[in-house]
Amino acid sequence: MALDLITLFPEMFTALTQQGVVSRAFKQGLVNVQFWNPREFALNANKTVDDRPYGGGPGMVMMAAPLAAAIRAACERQRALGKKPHVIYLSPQGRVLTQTWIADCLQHVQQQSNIETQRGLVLLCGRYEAIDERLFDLGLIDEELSIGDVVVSGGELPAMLMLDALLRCVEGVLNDDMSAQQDSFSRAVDGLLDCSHYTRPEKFEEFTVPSVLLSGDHAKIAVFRRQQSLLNTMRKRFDLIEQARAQGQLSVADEKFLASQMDSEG
Ligand code: 4GX
Repeated sequence: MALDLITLFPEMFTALTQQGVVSRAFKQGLVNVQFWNPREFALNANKTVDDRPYGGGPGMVMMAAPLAAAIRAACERQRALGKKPHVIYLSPQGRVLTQTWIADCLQHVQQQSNIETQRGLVLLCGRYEAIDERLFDLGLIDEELSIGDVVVSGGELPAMLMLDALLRCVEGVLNDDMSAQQDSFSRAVDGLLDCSHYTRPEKFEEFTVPSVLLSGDHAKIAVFRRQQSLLNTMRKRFDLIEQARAQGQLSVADEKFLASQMDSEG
């Protein structure tokens, strides 16, 4: 996987590349990564990359020239690696990131059927209030992506969040135990929330583990966990119940169980 990161703060990414399970993708060389600092593309002696907005108002705007040069250099490297560059700008104005987006993105970057169109990611991390609109006019940005309706002080944390979600799905990044978990988790994210989990001891303070989980009856355990998932989702994220229903992901047994719970919980 080829990755180019355009950022004024490359050191921030050590949180992703040097620590935690996802750092394995970088340490094992599964990701060919290159950082680009817009400051190095600044045209004047002061290495200025931001300026005051035309029309006045508070805050600063990232200048078009250094960013355009950085994006073009990153895309050039991607092409040299045989990739089709896909430039993503992290911004609160983008489409909101979902697990479905991650799955689709993974398809594009790992595409084996037509290697010619295999994507390479170029992530643009903005600071200040905005980037000059003409970067969009130039067609330099393929996609605008948001981590949610919240504003942070720069695109670096959103980019790291996106990369963490993406790289943990890459074969060989998580260990085998975790991959198994991951499978059930992505299914859970696309459809329902996960069921509740318990580990030793059997009794903690006044609470015991549900006895079915100690029964050894795997069919019964599967039914119990499915019902816990439904209950969790109904209570915490009813919108996901409606979505699963619309996508035909709920069985007759699921609907029966939900109806019985709706009756008892109102
Ligand atoms: N999901 N930010 C980008 C600069 C900016 C300001 C205004 C466009 C318009 C964010 C998010 C996010 C803060 C990154 C503002 N860009 N990024 N930055 N939410 O809040 O991705």
